Amino acid sequence: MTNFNPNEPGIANGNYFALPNSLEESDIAIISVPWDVTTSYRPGTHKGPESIIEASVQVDLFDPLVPDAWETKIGTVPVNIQILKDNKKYRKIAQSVIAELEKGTDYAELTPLLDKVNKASESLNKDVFALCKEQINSGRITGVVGGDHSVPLGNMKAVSGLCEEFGILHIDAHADLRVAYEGFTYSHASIMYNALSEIPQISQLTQVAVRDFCQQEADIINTDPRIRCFTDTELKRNQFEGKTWKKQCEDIIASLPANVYISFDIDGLSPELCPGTGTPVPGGIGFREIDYLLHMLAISNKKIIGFDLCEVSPGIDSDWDANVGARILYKLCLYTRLNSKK
Ligand SMILES: [Mn+2]
Repeated sequence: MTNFNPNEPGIANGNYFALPNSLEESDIAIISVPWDVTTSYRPGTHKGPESIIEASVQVDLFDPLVPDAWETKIGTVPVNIQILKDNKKYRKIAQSVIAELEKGTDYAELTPLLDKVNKASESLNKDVFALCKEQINSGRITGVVGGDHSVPLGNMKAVSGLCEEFGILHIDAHADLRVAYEGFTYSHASIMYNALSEIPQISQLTQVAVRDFCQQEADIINTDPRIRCFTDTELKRNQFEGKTWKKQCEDIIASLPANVYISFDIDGLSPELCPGTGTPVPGGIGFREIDYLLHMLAISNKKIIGFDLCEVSPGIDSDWDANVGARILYKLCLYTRLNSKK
C-alpha cells in the first residue's frame, strides 16, 4: 500500500482496478459469480468478472465528484472455482433443454433435466448468499459481479438482514419478472419476480430503462403496488417533451425507500455500450445519464446497502463491453463509499 501511486498505470494483480489493498482492509467486497447457466440467447457472461478485472486495470482512479477516489478500499473476493466448474456442467444441460423447447418438446418430458438445472441454481444461490454474508459479517458492503442476472439473489437475501425493509433500483432493458422462464425457476429473466417472492423485506422495486417485456410482466407491473417501472419509452418521451433528466432522476429516487440496493443489468444502457451482452435491445440510457442518476442517489438521503452488476460479456474481438462494465463498477463502488460517508 505504501508504494502505491494512483497516478501510475495499474499493474495487474488479480484485483479489481489493480488496487493494492487486501480484502481484509477493504470496505467494499466484490464477489465474482461466473455463472450463465440459464442464458437464453447468447452465452458468455460467465466471463464477465475475469474480463472486467482485466479491463479495470486501465481505469483511471481519479473522479471529479469523489474526493480521493483512489483511496476507496475495494476488495476482491477470490473466484470460487467450483462455480465455474458447475457452470460448465449445467450450462450444457440447460442448452439441451432450450434446444428441445425450440423443437416443440413438451415441458413435462423435460422435467428430469429441468430439475437438475433448478437444483444447481438453488445451490448457486445458497453459495452466493454465504459468500456475501461472510463479507457483511466482516463489516463490508457487498457488490456481486455476474454472470447472468440470476446471480445476485443471494446478495439481495444477504443484505436483507441489514434492515427491516429496502428497495431495489433496477436498471435493465428487461423487467425480469417472468415466472420460471423456459422452465428455469432461477432464470436471468426471473430475478425480480423471485426477489419479490422470496425476500419479504423488499418493499419497493423501481425499474429504469425497461423496454422489452411481455404482457404477463406488464400485468405484474400494473398490479403489484411495490413496483414502479420507469420504462425507456416514458423516460424518453418525457425528455423529448422538455422534462429534464434531473427532474426524472428526482422522481426515480423519490420512489425508493430509505435503504436501496442497486441491481444493474448492463443491457439497461444503450447497446453500443454493451454490444456483447446476452440480450441487447435498442434504446436505453447513456453512460453520463446513468452516472448522474447514481451520483444523485449517492448524495440523497437514501442509504446504499449493496449492489450487483450483471450481464457484462466480453465481445468476440474487443474489450469494449468489459471496459464500460469496469467503469460502471468503479462508479458503483465510489458512489457507495461517498454515500456511506455522509
Ligand atoms: Mn436483467
